[in-house]
Amino acid sequence: MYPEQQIFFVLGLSRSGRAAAEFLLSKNAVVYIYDDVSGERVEQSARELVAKGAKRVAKEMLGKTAETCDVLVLSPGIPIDHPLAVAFKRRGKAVVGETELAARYMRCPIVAVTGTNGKTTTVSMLAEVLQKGGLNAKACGNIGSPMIDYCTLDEKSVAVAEISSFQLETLNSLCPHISLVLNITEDHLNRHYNMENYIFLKAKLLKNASESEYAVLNFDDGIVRGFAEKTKAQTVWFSVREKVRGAYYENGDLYFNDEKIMPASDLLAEGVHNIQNALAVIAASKIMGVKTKDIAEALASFKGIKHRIETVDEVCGVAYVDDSKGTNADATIKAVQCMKRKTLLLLGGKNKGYDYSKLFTALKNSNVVHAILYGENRYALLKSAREQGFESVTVCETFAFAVRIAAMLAKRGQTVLLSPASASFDEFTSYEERGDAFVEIVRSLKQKSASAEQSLQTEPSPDGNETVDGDEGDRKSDPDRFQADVEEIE
Ligand code: UMA
Repeated sequence: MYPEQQIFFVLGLSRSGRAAAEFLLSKNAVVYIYDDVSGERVEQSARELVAKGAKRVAKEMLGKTAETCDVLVLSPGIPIDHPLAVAFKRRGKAVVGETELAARYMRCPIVAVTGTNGKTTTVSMLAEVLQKGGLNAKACGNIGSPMIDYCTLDEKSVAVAEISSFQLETLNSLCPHISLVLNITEDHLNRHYNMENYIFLKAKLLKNASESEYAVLNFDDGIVRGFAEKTKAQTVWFSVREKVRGAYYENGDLYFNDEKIMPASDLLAEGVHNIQNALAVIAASKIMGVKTKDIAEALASFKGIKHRIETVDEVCGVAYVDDSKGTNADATIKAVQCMKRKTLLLLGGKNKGYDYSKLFTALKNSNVVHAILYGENRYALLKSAREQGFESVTVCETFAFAVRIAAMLAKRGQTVLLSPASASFDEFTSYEERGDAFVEIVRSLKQKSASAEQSLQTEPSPDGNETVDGDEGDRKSDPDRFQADVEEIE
């Protein structure tokens, strides 16, 4: 690819598209920009890119401009069968993503992480361990930081890149020195149509590897285990069940080959899935030559990531846990398994096209005592809940109302868990925005409960009640609104 000789069309002007356009402009390329959606965020992005030399395309000029361009740069959120991508391909032109551009220009070694769940945690953990080992390691990619922004890293640095199935659709040149594949369960089927396609995309991460590269693979996942046969890379396993060649768990300790690295109880983040993530990190760090002591210290001080099973606060004896990053059934099951107290679960959002029977079967054998179903897929969730005999549900339309219902129903000593098993895009622009909205509501519940407590101290209640539900005031003052927003289910 020769930016100075080719004309680029960047479709999608959020984080990825914007970073791609800026990179290409810095290489003196001719760059046309467009976004299917209008709005202040897109306008601002477009204004800033135009100021840097990009040419904004008007809707009516789309077809004509596309004809003059050589390469289409697609954002990960835009599917490969978008009409513009199809038009480029029909004319024999290139369709790439920002990650593909990065793969072609990156100079430093890349450690890439893919899988259905645990990618962001593993990338964050691994970057911290490599830094502790003295390497200039940078976390990037799907974690929220476009990989193309790291092209200036020198050969002595390491890019630890989270790679999603969306990015893999337009990715062909990436050849990571180490590829980690964590697990594969059903996800994003509304985009990739079926599991076969989804697995094919995940396997693409390993396709350019030669014998001098490494594949860190989850031995316990049958699909991922099968990848070892398809790659030329040297396989290093990780497992919580078997003593494998690589990283494993045995009698409460984490090992690499026969060397004990640390007790699993030293990990701050709870759950078997975090032991799996830590084992994958141990395997990759050992390949990169990090000392055992540094690995153990960095893993023991890793506190977890935002929006992943993160305790927000406690209000009136109810704990609120933010797992907005739990965007598929498997992630939610893992979060639920970490709940030690009776739990009210907030489930719902954008439909990703799968059935939730596995989820509700798991909920029946968990600490979840009630589920509040909301969002675009609430009836699909309800159907599955009924089919699996999980009866304790409330259905409502919006996220904000669902959180308030959970707050009203939760009793002292219980937990309200946001782990939606769904994407956020029906109401939010990202899972981060949804998680932030949850935190904001919890904060307002806390404030209300504090001021209610204060007024009780100055003006004792006539019935002598000592405790106040954080949202009780709202409920009493506006009972009709509460009733109206909860949907009647036959
Ligand atoms: N758009 C169109 N036409 C369409 C669809 C979208 O023009 O048909 C426009 C939108 O109006 C918007 C832009 O495209 O302006 C959105 O692009 P995007 O969805 O790719 O969002 P970015 O902000 O560029 O973020 C992307 C990744 N988003 C997705 O994969 C959905 C981010 O991953 C990533 O962090 C970022 O690039 C930097 O690499 C987020 C994500 O949700 C975290 N990933 C999925 C996941 O983890 O499950 C895969």
